[in-house]
Amino acid sequence: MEPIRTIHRHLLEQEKKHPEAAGDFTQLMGQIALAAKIIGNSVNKAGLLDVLGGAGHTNVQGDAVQKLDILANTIMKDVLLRSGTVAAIVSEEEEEVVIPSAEDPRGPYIVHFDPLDGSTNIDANVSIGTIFGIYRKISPTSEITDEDILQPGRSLIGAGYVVYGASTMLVFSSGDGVHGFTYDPAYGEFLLSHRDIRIPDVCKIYSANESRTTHWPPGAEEFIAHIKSRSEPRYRNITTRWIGSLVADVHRNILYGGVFLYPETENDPTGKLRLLYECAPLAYIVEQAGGAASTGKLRILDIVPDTLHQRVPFCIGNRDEVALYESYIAEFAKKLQA
Ligand code: AFP
Repeated sequence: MEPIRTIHRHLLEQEKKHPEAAGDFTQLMGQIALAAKIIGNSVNKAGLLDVLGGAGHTNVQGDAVQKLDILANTIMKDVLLRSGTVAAIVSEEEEEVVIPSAEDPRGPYIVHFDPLDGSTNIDANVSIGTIFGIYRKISPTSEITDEDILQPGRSLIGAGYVVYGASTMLVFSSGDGVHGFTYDPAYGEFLLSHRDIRIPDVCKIYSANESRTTHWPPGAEEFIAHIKSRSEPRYRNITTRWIGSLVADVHRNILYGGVFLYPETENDPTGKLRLLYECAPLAYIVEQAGGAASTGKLRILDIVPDTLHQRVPFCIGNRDEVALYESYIAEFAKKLQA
């Protein structure tokens, strides 16, 4: 049996491999783990909010009870802005970039995050998650510039997500494989439970909201139809799973092998999912685990964002299936032009 390894110990050991490291990254990841514990604790009590006092009421500790996604945003913001490790943050819940106040020390990193993804699932007690991506501030001035904030995903120096499910799990990579840590409430610690996660070779699952196929771009429905036809031996045992929480769907597919698809539709011509704090961090993790992520035309990590809350079409999972999706999109685009 492996000795118990906390996330902190794991980070310190990774840090030793980089003699130039000043410990800021370890400190930042420690703060993200802390935020995950606090959010996870609130998520576990979500069903009790009505008992303890609903939104707009005051809970037993005297704190105003907030909607869980707003609360998760407040927790991430407070923890990161006071950590001394960030120069700026971008959140799904904030219209603009947020920088630490004048009293709080600044650090070298820019963090993008979705504090609580899948929030419409909260009331049904279904898995939800937090997603984050970490960049280094690159512009030479002390100002925060577009160059710092709108970096392509290939410049990520680390990314990860937290799944609040049957247990709380933090999965992250800093370019040295993907590692998963499960929260043990008895120790109050994230413990290494999944070392060096690799997406299995065979795609066993496809995940898509098939109620929208008629609004999908040409080629997308045909791609899914091809997988479902089981005409290729590798799809003999294919099945479908759709939670409706991106983090939970992608996490399951990384562990079991699968492809997740959320294309553009007539109503959402650029797709629904956000590049900066949903697609790019997950693409980084999945590439680190041996998979791929694409819009159907472009590698997600190569896109240079134009705006903070930019949306993109998203296909992520096993490399062969992402490549197959791209070939379907290209083939049908060609047919339309002909
Ligand atoms: P919510 O945060 O509004 O629940 O949206 C979740 C999400 O952004 C992502 O987690 C899901 O994969 C996707 O939307 C589901 O979208 P549909 O409801 O259109 O299937």
